[in-house]
Amino acid sequence: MNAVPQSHADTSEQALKAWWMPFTHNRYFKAKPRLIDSGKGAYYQLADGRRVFDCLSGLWCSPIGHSHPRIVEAVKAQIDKLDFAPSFQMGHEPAFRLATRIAELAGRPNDHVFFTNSGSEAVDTALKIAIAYHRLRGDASRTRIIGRERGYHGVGMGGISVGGMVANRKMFAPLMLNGVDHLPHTWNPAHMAFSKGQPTWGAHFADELERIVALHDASTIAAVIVEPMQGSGGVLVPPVGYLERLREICTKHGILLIFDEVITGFGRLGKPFGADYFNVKPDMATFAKAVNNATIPLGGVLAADEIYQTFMTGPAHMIEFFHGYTYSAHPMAVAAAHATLDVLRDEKLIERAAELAPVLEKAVHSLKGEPHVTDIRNIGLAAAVELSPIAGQPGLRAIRVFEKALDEGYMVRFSADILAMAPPFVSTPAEIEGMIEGIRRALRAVPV
Ligand code: PXG
Repeated sequence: MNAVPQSHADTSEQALKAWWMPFTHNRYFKAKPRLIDSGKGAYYQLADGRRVFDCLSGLWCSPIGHSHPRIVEAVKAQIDKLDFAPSFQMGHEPAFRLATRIAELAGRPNDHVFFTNSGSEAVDTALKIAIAYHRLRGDASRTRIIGRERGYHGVGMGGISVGGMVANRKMFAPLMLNGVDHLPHTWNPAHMAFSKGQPTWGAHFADELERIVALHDASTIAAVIVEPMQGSGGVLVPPVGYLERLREICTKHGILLIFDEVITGFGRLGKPFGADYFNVKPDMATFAKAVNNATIPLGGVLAADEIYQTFMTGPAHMIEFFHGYTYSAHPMAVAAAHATLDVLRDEKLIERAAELAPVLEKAVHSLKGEPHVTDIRNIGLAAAVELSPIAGQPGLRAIRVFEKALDEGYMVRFSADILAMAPPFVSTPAEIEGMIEGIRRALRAVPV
């Protein structure tokens, strides 16, 4: 497995010092660097020669495997034909076609797609659309956005305001949106530890929205934004009936419901979107990541026709929405997205994710009773294992397990003391079971 020539990556302190790495323990990393050299299918090749299984599909974003030949071919052809095209007051045909395809895949053929370059930008775009929508309808006092504790909506100023991760927020209070409030998160270990799929207890957490409405009044609230399944928070799965109730309360009070589908979009739950899996229809959905297998940055917002039409007023020669990015609908990213959607369709990979979900569920729950494990959660082709922290050193236990798992040939994701897994849709059942066995050995190798 490791009989590949080693690359000659320079890992000296000098070579690594300039890149200030994102969401990374820079000093720990640079003292003990872990460099990726190449990727193919469900595996990465590390610079030290090791081949490791990609347990999180990159960062939840490469479900059809790395360097898929059809994406490689599409991107190469695109750069020869059109490397960049402005999307302000000009357009290129593949972008219109991609918007149509995404709306159709979402089962919302009348929706409209606004392209961004990341999930963070998609979130900030959706929040701006929500506030502008109400204003255009003469409801200008609806400016509050309601997020959720432990939610992750990227790192834009809007996203951290509605997000619920304290470390991402605490430094930036003066810059955050005014008037934001938060729903409670839905995880309660006493009632739902080791649940398989959706916990049956906890739908009542949605009623907190009624309390928030009673506090602020519906006339001040523009939108609620939630991830259908909280991914970065550690695969926090919505209780049965919870999202339905959020939908009902939003509709009752004229509040837009936004699903942040950056992780759940394009098949992670075994359906095209989380909205399909849970059978709850939001007014807007954000997406990014798997839309083009993360080959080239791309994100976007799906907005209901009624929202789009609300903007289509005023003189026809005037810009309706003063918002956009130089790279919105970048031709290279769009080409990669078409190829990705082709592969998902032709290789029936969303169906395959659904078939693999029970394999992952059975395997991951077999870790119950292993050292350090305090909870296991799963839904679709995603799972998390929560570990007991080392006293006084939160996060260190997961780092230790991560390092051992890497030695076993499995690159898992750790965040705080939670391990997350979201294997590529192209994985085999044996690879998923092997991943869990690798993690089991890693858990056992870390001292209690
Ligand atoms: N919304 C959601 C729901 C996300 O999960 C973003 C927005 C932001 O997307 P960008 O493209 O701006 O990063 C995300 C990103 C992890 C992990 O390990 C998750 C994300 C990114 C990196 C790591 O859980 N989610």
